[in-house]
Amino acid sequence: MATHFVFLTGAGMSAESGVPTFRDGLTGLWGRFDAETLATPQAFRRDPALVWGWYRWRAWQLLQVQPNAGHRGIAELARRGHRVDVVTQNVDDLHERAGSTEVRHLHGELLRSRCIDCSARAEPDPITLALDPPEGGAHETPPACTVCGGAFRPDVVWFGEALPEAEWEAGLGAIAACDRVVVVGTSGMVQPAASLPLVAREMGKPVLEINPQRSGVTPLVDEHWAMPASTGLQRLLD
Ligand code: BV8
Ligand code: ZN
Repeated sequence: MATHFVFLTGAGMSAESGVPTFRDGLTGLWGRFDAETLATPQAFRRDPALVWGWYRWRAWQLLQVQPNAGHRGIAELARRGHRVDVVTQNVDDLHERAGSTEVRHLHGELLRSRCIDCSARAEPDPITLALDPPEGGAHETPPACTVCGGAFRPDVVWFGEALPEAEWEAGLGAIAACDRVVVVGTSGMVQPAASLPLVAREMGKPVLEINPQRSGVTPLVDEHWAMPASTGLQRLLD
């Protein structure tokens, strides 16, 4: 019998692919920078080269890694005939690369960029141009828009910025229509995304959490499997 799943995923979903989560800090060169300071419009205005360089380095890192068994397990459920909606806080493309097709990015996408003034895009996207890992910091001036001369910025949602309306509404619609919600790999700290499991509960949906640790979401879920995403998805598939 087919089930309609909604997966609400966070940085822990990509941890086993080698993408650092936020709470354990970003490894290497940028470990000393706090994501919540850099991922803001103020930081980009103050030092566009620092922020653009940080995102280019993260984009380069993402292009070196692969989806993990957790991403593949979610895509496998759809292949088995279940309806699967993914509503993710993650800005990586690992769900898509694993084969998931219904993916909503509440916080934008790391591998896309746009003009900060007129939102024009460029092909190939300048954020994905091959980049050697930056030595001593990638302070790299962002490219200028060929339409209006504005600076290019990453197409992600920074702290203090509103989430894309269409993605948010689609996420709510998926939760309202689904049979069960599975929350994977989020600390439940960032609003309003962290409120979605509560919305699901208020809509009477069974909520399962897959996370090796307890999180801000744990108190309101029906079941918590204290295990990594790959193991949890394998258990769902069995
Ligand atoms: C907005 C894109 C308003 C950029 C990101 C005070 C109180 C409450 C809220 C606020 C406040 N002050 C400000 C706010 C609002 C703010 C917010 O929530 N701040 C927090 C820090 C308190 N939110 C915003 O600003 C949002 N916008 O509110 O706008 C508005 C409205 C209208 C008009 C104008 C404005 C925007 C938030 C989006 C920020 N952008 N990302 C980028 O990536 O650079 S957030 C970013 O951090 C991620 O996208 C993600 O959402 C978040 C990280 O959280 P998690 O995904 O949960 O990851 P984390 O590392 O925390 O946890 C990992 C988990 O995985 C852990 O639990 C771990 O145990 C688990 N794990 C580890 N390994 C595994 C695993 N799980 C499974 N398997 C494993 N192997
Ligand atoms: Zn422009």
